[in-house]
Amino acid sequence: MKNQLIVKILNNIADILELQEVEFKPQAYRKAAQSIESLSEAIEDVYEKGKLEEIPGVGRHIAEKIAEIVETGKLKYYEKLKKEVKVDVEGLNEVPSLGPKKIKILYKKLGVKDVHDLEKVLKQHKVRELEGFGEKTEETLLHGIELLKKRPSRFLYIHAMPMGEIISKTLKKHDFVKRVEIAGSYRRGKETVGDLDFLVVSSQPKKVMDVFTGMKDVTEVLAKGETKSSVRLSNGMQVDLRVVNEKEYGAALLYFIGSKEHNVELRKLALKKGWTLNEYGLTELKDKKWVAGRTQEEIYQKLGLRFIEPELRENKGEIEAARAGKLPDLVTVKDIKGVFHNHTTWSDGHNSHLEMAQQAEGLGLKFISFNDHFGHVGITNPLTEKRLGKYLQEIEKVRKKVGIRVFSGVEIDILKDGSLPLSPAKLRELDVVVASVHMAIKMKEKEMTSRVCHALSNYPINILGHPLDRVLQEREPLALNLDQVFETAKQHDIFLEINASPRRMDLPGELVKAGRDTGCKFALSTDAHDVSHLAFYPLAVNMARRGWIEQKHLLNTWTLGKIEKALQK
Ligand code: DGT
Ligand code: CA
Ligand code: CA
Ligand code: ZN
Repeated sequence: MKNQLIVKILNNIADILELQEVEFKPQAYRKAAQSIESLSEAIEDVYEKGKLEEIPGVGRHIAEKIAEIVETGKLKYYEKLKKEVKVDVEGLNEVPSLGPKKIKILYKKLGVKDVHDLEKVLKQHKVRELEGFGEKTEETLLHGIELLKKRPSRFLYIHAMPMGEIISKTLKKHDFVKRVEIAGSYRRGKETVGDLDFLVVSSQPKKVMDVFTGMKDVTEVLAKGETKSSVRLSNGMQVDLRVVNEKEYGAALLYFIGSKEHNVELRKLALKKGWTLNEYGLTELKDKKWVAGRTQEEIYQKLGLRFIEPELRENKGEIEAARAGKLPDLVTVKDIKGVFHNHTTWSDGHNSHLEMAQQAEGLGLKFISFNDHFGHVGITNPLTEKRLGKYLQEIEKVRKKVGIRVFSGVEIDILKDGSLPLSPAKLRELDVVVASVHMAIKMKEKEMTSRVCHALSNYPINILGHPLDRVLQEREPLALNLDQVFETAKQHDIFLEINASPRRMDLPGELVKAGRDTGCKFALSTDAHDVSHLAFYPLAVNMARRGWIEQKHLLNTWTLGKIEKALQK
């Protein structure tokens, strides 16, 4: 699947053309990249169907370029451009908070051609002198370079997902493949994965290895053995694959789903019973007699445990709970009746209220909540008190056109002093108030905590939006004393958000669990800025499950009547 690769190349072309002061073309490349980014199918499939030009923003010229990348993995035009400009746009774009506009200024004014140059001029304090940069930017960029150096190359779950599906499909096509399972952190629903781990049941491992290492997207075979192989894909991701037989399937799956910490605890339990547990099975320590291994369930059972869902296997109390019969009855994707926190063209979204509501209805959801930005959040078009009336009228119109419940609301900015830019009385006229921190995010823990808690204590807020305001692989979480925030939210019946935006995943599972243990309740939000983002809500279900969430903890699973009541302030 080359979607990500193509998005990256098109965006880089746009950046280079911009450096060369070419007009209009950069926007065209960006628009095409954006469409491909939100494409739900593999670009290869679109190409094979001859439908590239049906993608919004993709005309004949760009379609030809995409075709070349699909076929060869490269683009001559792009290689040529890169040689012409001699600026490492690819590398510079990797620096968090550095975009095409700044790259251009840095190049024109200071001759910055790559990350190394950038670090040098930053340290010489030349960057802060540039118009529009300043000391803060200097600091942010230096920090970004540090992050980049330290960054373990992990992949967002959402980027691993299509690869996982394609590889599964490729393997399952063959009749010598009996089963295919994805294991590892991906199976545990983690928001980022280091690599993908496949487990295959087959009596002909050699053939499986040939198929696996011969896949179209493999750029490098890292290891090829009789039952174990590893490859690297064109997007840089590593994929491991192990072939086992039916008899050891359960033991192998248990082992490869992990986590390592969970496995270590299970092994200790086995030892206490005089057994040994490894990837091949559960056997008696003394005479190596077979105890179990065909299924995960039988292994757990022998160890005196209920079956533990993969998302819980982090050695965070799940083994004790399984022994005591106190495992949570986890929410599932099917339980989700609707989604909160969605943006439209009334602020910085791409689609109208109607388009968004219809999309939600098409996905089988029973409600959608609109929460366009209100207040000065650094976007060009936030809602104002003056526009609010018209916005609500628009929502009213949409209500008549769709068969699902439509909640009105805003995502309001928590200002520096913890106040909100709209009065409590006005906020009460809305169905759903999401309040979030967007600006002045560098505050120290004490100030940030009292800022957030002040807002939670003094306004009729329903949902605390993306509590950490982190951006995966780009921006660190806010400095917050979460114990205090959770306590305050609980006191005022404010739901903590589980934000499904793929780079946010905020709160993440382990913190959802901490909030749950404090007694907080949660609301699942898509934070969609485009119709295509609505389908991301299962990602937040992963976070909920990793956080031990049952239906009673999650607003989105309740009946509409109960939801409405819970939102009244
Ligand atoms: P990742 O890929 O960094 O996101 O995390 P995982 O959990 O997928 O880790 P990975 O790919 O290194 O290994 C997959 C699973 O294999 C892991 O979850 C547990 C198991 N495993 C790997 N190495 C060990 C080990 O040294 N001991 C034990 N008990 N299990 C291991
Ligand atoms: Ca892995
Ligand atoms: Ca692995
Ligand atoms: Zn927000």
